[in-house]
Amino acid sequence: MTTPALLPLSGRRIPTLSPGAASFPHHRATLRLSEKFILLLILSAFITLCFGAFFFLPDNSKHKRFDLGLEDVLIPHIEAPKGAKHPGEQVVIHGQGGHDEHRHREEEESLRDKIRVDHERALQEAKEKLRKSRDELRAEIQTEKSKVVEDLKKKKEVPKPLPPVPMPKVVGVNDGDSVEPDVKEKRDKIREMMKHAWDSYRQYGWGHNELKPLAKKGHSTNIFGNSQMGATIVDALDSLYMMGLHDEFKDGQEWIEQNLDFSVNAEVSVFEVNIRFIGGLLATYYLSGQEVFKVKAVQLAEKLLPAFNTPTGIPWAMVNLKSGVGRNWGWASAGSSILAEFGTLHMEFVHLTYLTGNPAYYQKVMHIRKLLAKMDRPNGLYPNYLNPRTGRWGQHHTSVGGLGDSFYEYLLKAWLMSDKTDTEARKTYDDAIEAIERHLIRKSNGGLTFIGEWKNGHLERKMGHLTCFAGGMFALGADGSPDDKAGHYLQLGAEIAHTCHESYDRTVLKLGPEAFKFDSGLEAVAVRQNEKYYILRPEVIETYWYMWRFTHDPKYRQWGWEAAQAIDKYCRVSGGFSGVKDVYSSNPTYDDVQQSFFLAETLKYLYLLFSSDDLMPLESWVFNTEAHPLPVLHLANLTLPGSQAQR
Ligand code: DMJ
Repeated sequence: MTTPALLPLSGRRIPTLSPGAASFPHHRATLRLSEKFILLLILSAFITLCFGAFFFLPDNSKHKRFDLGLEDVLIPHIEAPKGAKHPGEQVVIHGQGGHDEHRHREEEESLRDKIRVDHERALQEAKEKLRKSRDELRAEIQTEKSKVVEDLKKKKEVPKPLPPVPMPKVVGVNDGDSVEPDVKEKRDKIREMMKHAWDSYRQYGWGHNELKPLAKKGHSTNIFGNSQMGATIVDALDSLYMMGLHDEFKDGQEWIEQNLDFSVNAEVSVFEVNIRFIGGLLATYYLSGQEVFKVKAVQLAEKLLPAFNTPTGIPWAMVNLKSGVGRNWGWASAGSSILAEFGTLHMEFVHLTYLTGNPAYYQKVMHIRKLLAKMDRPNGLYPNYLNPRTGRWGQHHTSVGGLGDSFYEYLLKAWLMSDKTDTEARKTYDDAIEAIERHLIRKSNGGLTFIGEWKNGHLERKMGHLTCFAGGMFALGADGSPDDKAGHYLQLGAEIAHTCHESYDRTVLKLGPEAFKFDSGLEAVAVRQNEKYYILRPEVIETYWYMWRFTHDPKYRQWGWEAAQAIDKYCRVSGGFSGVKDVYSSNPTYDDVQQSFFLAETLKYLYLLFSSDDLMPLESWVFNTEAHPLPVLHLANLTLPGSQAQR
């Protein structure tokens, strides 16, 4: 198409005409100013008319609804076609011209109808709006806004949360109460110890991570960085709940609601924060149903995610909650990550995905599992150190105690927590335990079964207090073990419980040392001074409780009671409970720390030991490594977001 050249503003210039304009008579290009003005006027009047018709017709036609009598002017009046009784009625018209005319009329009629319907709706809405109060209108606007936000979220494909977990029976103060008066009395005593620990912390250390019960002030360690995040409150809440200490629970909940904030410039241990805070918050959420605990758990989990930004996806041991910068402990085999740390995230992270629908948590822990599955293992054993940059094992040191322990525990518990559908986890657990039995578990000359440590091809005949949790783990994993070895594993659990009890019984305070040897004629006793301390650890009592649940052999309650009495006698001070530096000394000195795990684990396992089995039944609950119970997820018909393969 050709474009005519612009009319010249002065008659002196003759424009270059476009090819299409070449046949125009010359005088057309040289019009006078007045003619041009008239032409422009006509043109602009025409455009205004078109513009008005186009824009104002449908709008103004609304006036008809108010009976302004403008209908015939604003809405084209349509005559009924010949032969029709009223406008819009179809009449068969032969020939092309008639057909076009008919179609045109139909279109006009449908436009008219549409306009009429729109007007009626608009009028109706306006009338309704006028009838509504300000508050109703505000609420309506809010709903509309939320809808828009929801639609936007959907567009961004935010995963939908899964259906709510079928909540296991919520336990209350009367649950688990024993009919036997002496058992009830013991249980009451444990509750009293819990109250003393809590009240002391409440009075002297409130808001700090832990308590110095002798100095009577707050305390913290490097696992919490320089934060003040009330670790004891978060760790203790589910114990308070189970024990029916309602006022204390409410107090703790209030503190969490008002003060627990993770936007702090603190470098924390990913593992410790996961098991104590996320585990504690999730368990308390499930027990109490209070949303705040779930919300806080998710907020914190978000802060941990940057720790996974390593070349391999194996997380750093520490992360700065504010900057997200991660790093490893300087002492850990040339900058390695630690098996018991990166291998103890699964339970909490699966629950996080379950509760939020966000696949990231599940994917992170499954990635760790897959990566480990691909690696060669010396003698079938998992070394404690793995370099997150290279993906290679560090020093070949294997332990079921410190640095390794809860990695094995979480394999078994992943299976249990999935309602036994995560068979990959169970198989990995079975293979690992088989190698451990072959290389690490021995009997001493005196007939005590112990679990040693494997260091560069040698067995160190030393067992840690931490390792004593394994008695309970073997018992818990007995059912479902391969080749019908359930009896064998229950027996192994009983033997470990016995050995650990001996480690307590062979001390002056009847409290167990941090580590004990089976060497040079020594059996279940500590040799070095720096292994003689007891810091209120739970593992031995934990194993008593599992053994009690599976056997109901009264000796486990008896052993538990011995430990409770020893703690009350030697660790109790006016400002709480303290660890002791030498369990072989009749005159021990205190370490002046009330560990948060004393309230989370030691006292909880003792309380459960003197409760009936209907308090936290093991068919419904799986305890994380900090004794925070998480419900079994019935995943048979569900796929977690982010999981590729169906179980
Ligand atoms: C707790 O924080 C946990 O049980 C962890 O798995 C290992 N050690 C302490 C208590 O001793």
